[in-house]
Amino acid sequence: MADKKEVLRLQELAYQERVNLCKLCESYDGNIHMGGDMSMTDVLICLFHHTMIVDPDNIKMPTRDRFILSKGHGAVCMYIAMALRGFFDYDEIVRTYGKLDSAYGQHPCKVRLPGVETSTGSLGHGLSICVGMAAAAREAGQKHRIFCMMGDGETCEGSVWEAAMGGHALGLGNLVAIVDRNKQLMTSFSEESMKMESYADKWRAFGWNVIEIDGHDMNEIVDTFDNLPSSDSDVPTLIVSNTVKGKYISFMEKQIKWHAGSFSKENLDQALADLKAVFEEQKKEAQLCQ
Ligand SMILES: Cc1ncc(C[n+]2csc(CCOP(=O)(O)OP(=O)(O)O)c2C)c(N)n1
Repeated sequence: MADKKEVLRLQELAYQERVNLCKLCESYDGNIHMGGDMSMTDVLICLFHHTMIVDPDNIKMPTRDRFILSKGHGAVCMYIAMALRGFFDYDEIVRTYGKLDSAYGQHPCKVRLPGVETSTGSLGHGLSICVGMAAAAREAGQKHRIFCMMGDGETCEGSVWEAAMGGHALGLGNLVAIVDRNKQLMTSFSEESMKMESYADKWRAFGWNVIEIDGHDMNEIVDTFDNLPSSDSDVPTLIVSNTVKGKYISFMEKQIKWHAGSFSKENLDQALADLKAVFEEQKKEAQLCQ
């Protein structure tokens, strides 16, 4: 069972992450992929602040876990999660995000940002890269894990399923892929276009150890990552993280137009009020459990 204090600490970080994203969305002169950022926030926070062995003061530590944001359009969500962990400076992100020559591009670039393992943005490539990294770690006798975050829409790319076959064939138990299953693509709901269900069964058929979770329930997220199979086991793990696009923002949840957008002052005020109400509830629940 997840430790309640730790869960509340992570919920507070997820709250800060969402608040920071919302503030940036109001100040930035352009669109931000808010919908999918809000859906993957809780899992990203658990990974960077609880699960992964990483050290912002020693970013090249050979034993570190590796994280690849295959849904690279969610870059700023990753930048902020990493800033909260001490990798980057949030003020610099706000000042430079998306501007010409900024290190904080709309898609992550490993050349400009030490600590980012791989440049992504063209969907469908992250899992193949992760299979290679996991196989290389195996070959070198290393024990760290490779984590890959994909969008469910992204898994419409055939290359994902080639990588899924490869990960299984190579017996890569050190590979953990997460699909942010928010059931929305860029301009449609997934079941109205690609009919992905029964989604988890597809991965099972490819030989993966599949775990389905509520990707907004921090207790369940922590429990799941705390109980991953050992990295030297021989079956890769796929976590279907069932989420809601735009989670916790009243005017954004499940709205197709909020794949990406920008905030007015009124939007920001509403979003901050929505988030505060949710976090107050989470704090109350934590007190009841004490
Ligand atoms: C190869 C490729 N095709 C198209 C795009 C444009 N694109 C950016 S986000 C997106 C939708 C992705 O949906 P999903 O993976 O479900 O992400 P989420 O809904 O979680 O944001 C598309 C098609 C891209 N980045 N790369």
